[in-house]
Formats: sequence, structure tokens, C-alpha cells
Amino acid sequence: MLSKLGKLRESFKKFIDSVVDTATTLLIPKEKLYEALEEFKLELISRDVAFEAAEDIANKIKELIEEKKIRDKKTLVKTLREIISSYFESAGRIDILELAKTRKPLKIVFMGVNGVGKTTSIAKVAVYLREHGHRPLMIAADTFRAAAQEQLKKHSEKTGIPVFMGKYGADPASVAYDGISYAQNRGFDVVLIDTAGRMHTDVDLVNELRKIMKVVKPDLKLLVVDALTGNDAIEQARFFNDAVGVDGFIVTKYDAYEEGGVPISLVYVLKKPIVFIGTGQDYRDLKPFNHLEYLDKVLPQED
Ligand SMILES: Nc1nc2c(ncn2[C@@H]2O[C@H](COP(=O)(O)OP(=O)(O)OP(=O)(O)O)[C@@H](O)[C@H]2O)c(=O)[nH]1
Ligand SMILES: [Mg+2]
Repeated sequence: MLSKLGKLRESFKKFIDSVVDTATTLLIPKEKLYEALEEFKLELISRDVAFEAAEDIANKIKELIEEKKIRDKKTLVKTLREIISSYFESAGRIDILELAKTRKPLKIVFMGVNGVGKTTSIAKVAVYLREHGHRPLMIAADTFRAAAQEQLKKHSEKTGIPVFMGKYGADPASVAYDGISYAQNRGFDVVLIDTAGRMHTDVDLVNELRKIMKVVKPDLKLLVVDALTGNDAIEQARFFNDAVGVDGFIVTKYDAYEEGGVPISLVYVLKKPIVFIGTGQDYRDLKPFNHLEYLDKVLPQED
């Protein structure tokens, strides 16, 4: 098994090796270069890099080589890094600790399709917030499945983070509303609202989410996606963004993710930042996403 993000790293390495002639110079014959770029684009797409992003990367590299602005391996690697970095930079940054300083309570709605890791991520974010001096409350507004409430309750028992439960079958928006009042009355400074995970094509789900957003007026709408679903994660992101708007992402199962391209695709296509990555099944397996660390993992060293 390759290590985390290993396949994307292999693809970058393969491309770089294929156009670097000697230790320092680039291949000059144009046909060879075009062939290598075409191959590179397909490689990127096969590693979950969205078509538009792969094309943008390949086109920019092609232009710069033609203009002789890239002449050696070092500049090639540096330029790849700059191009991809710029995607992450233009998607902006969300720091929930910063937000939590000014909005009380800070209201965060978590959404996503079934099984991506929403409920687990809520518990992880709650633990993260508590470790940084906050008093989070989890709200179980997933009233669609009886088991969903139970899941959040279990996380509450294990972590000691309080949970506000709704009745099975109750209106999720009113559960969320009541939960927020409860938080306000008892001094919780962040509320984390769990929503039902159904197929993202479900019309009822969209109506339900719209209603929740209208009632809750969240400060942050986070979409949870599972890295292992690859291109599907990007489709889900497009869908939720069109339906109710998405402010940022949590990418789960990063610990088991080999293909590597999902972070690039999310920020390139949606222009929204990745706030956290899930790196395992433990409550502490959550990290603020850092694109520089990501680039260090997927790109080879410059020399
Ligand atoms: N390895 C790994 N597993 C994770 C991560 N996040 C969640 N999981 C696992 O994924 C499974 C599903 O997680 P849930 O949190 O129940 O997912 P959900 O989106 O709430 O699911 P539904 O409520 O059924 O839609 C659980 O077994 C989690 O332990 C992660 O970052 N890494
Ligand atoms: Mg759940």
C-alpha cells in the first residue's frame, strides 16, 4: 500500500522525470513535451484532480515552458507549487477559533451525504474547541433516523461534550432552534448542528436544509466529504453549494487517502477553503488543514 497521498505524488514525479532531460534541463522537442503534458493531465484526473484544475495546471506549465520561463527542474517544481498554492490562497481561510471569539454563540451547521463522517467530525470539532477553552454544545437535528440521535449521544457520553437531542421525527429546524436557545440560556459559546445524511439528490433533504438555514442563520455552513469518494466528493460539493451554500469543507478519511487530488479539486472548483481534515477514528484525529503541508507531501523537493 502506498502512503497517504502517495499516488498523486507518484504522478507529479512521473511527469517531472519525463520532461527533465538531464539533471537540470527540460526536454526541448515540442512533440515530446506536448505528449508528456497530455499524459500528465490524464494522470492528474485519475488521481481525483478535477478536469478543470488539471487542465489549468497543464496549460500554465505549457505556456511557461514555451516562454522559456521554466528551463530546469527546480523552476518546474517551484512553479507547480506556486500554481497549486494560488488555488488554496484564493479560496481564503476559515479559523473557527477566530470566529468563536466574536460570535456568541457561534453557530455551525454540518452537512453531507450518508456515512461521510459528519457525526464523528462534530464530536472531533467539539473536542478541539473545548481544548481551546470553549464550551461547545452538539445539537442532534438529524431526526430522520432514530439511530442518528443515539450516535451523537454516544459521542457525548464518550467525550463529555453535552448534546441537545430532538425527538425522532421532529422538525429538524425547530430542534436546531430550541437547541440554540438552550445554548444561549446556559452559556455555551459554540453550537454544532448535526443534520440528516441522505442521498444528496434527495429533494426533501434540500428543503429540510433550507429551512434549517433560514431558522438557524448559521455563521458557518460546513460540508463534510469523504476523501475516499474522490470525484463524487466534488459532485456533492457542487450540489450542496448550489442548494444551500457552503462556506468550507471538512475532508474525512484523509488517513487512508492515497489518490491525493480531492483537496485541489474542492478549492479549485468551489473556491472555498478546507477547514479541517479527519485523520483517523479517534476524537483527536482532526487537524486544521494546511495547504503548505499538503504541497510538501505531494510535490517532490525542488532539487
Ligand atoms: N479512518 C477514518 N474514519 C473516519 C473518519 N471520520 C469518520 N470516520 C468513520 O466513518 C464512519 C462513519 O462516520 P459517521 O460520523 O457515523 O458518518 P455520518 O456522516 O454521520 O453518517 P450518517 O449519519 O449515517 O449519514 C465511522 O465508522 C467513523 O469512525 C476519518 O477521518 N478517518
Ligand atoms: Mg451521522
